[in-house]
Amino acid sequence: MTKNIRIGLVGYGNIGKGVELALDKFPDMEGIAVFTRRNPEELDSKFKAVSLDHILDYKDQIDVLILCGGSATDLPEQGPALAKHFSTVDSYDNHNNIPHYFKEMNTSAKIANQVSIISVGWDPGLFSINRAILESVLPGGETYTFWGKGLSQGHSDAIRRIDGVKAGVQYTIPIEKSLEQVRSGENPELSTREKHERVCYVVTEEQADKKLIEKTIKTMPDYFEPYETTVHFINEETFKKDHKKMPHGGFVIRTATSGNENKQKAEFQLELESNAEFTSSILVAYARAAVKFKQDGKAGAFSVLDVPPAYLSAKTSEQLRKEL
Ligand code: API
Repeated sequence: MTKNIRIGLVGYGNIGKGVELALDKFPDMEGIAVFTRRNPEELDSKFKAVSLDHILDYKDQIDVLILCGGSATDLPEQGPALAKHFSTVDSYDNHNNIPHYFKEMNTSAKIANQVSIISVGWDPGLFSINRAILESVLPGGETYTFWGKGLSQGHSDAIRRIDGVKAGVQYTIPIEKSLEQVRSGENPELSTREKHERVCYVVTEEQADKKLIEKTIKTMPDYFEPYETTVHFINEETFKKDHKKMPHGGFVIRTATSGNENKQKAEFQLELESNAEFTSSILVAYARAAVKFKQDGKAGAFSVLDVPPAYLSAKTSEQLRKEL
């Protein structure tokens, strides 16, 4: 297969590195450059490292930009600015703000006559697709989402943006009792707090006000405020030793009754050793879909729910009908 889809990466953190690794496994795609706010010479990417200031010089060399920044501060700024010039795929994951972000991206992408697929990943992303399918095919039921136990990139990134924080991670812990109730078909009504708790491990700058950091975390809207949150302050050495890996996963479960009171349960489950690498791989597949949308003459913003599954694949529709 010829590598005919040309990808640019914006940002070279966990997701950027994951996209670089994932591209090796996508036979029709190639990485052209990584655009960075850092000094490009300091990046050890195998792709060409270029200052973000020069990104517009690459307009004719790139089919899709994969935006690898975080949702707390990078994407709200970079997304709408870059979508005015390039087709983009991003993993914007601040659930409550998605409608607003979509509007901004849609306006930019229409100006550019390009395609932006937003909020790509597993949640939002593959989990959203499963929620949409299951509530459509099993009406009159209840859908439940449980995450973890695992490391949430979105929440970890949000902690690291706080003044005085040097390093930080957040683990999402499902409340087992609630998960069991759901699985056994009890159909419980569960509040946000009854489904998950959040545990943070934070390394601070020497002079930092720990009390203030803890309060800033616990009261952060959407990310932490609705949950029972615990904050542990640890030293850098322990941090490096104990929090290297990024496991995550979770469940979308729908329970419903159909026909003559027959109980139906459907479950989609993920068990991930690397949250970042899985998310990155999803981003790359959706970059392929962005190219196909452009070939169809489409422009504007789309979410994963708007993308036909066949557009993710390198196979033709004929092949997919036959094989899958
Ligand atoms: C959580 C989930 C994780 C979603 C996955 C992805 C991430 O609270 O653990 O940030 O890792 N919302 N969006």
